[in-house]
Amino acid sequence: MATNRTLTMIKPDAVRNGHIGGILEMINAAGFRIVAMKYTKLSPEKAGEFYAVHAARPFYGELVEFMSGGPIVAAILEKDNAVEEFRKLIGATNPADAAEGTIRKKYATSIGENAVHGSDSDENAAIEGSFHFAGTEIFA
Ligand code: RTP
Ligand code: MG
Repeated sequence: MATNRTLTMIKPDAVRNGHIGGILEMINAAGFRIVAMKYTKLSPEKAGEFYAVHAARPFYGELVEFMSGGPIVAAILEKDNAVEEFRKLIGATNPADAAEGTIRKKYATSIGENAVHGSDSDENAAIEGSFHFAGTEIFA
């Protein structure tokens, strides 16, 4: 499988609870290379744009409010089969269903406030990478 990239965000709950370091440790230990990273905060408009695919879902308003409610860490990660490997590392959306050893099992508090985002396809990884980073901010 080719080396490729995924986009992650350490979500406001995990930042607020002091888990940036712990989550980055797990990302490093799993063999991902960080090729871009920033500490930032999404406006409600930008959070809504990022999760626009969920606009019709009942939890959308809550999701936008949560994701714009505090700072986040956004990063582009590189590894063989990055998207699928990172989805495995973060675990199920609902931490109650997340496997032992996953980031969400360890750090998520609820299905809504679940500590991390991971892209769900190579196509979305590229779109989401460009959403957060200019080409000049990525160092392979
Ligand atoms: P993400 O996009 O953040 O990596 O999460 P995911 O793929 O595991 O889950 P997705 O279905 O894409 O949902 C996006 C985010 O919306 C919130 N959510 N809340 N209250 C609810 O029932 C509910 N369902 C989803 C979560 O923050 C989820 O990660
Ligand atoms: Mg998703």
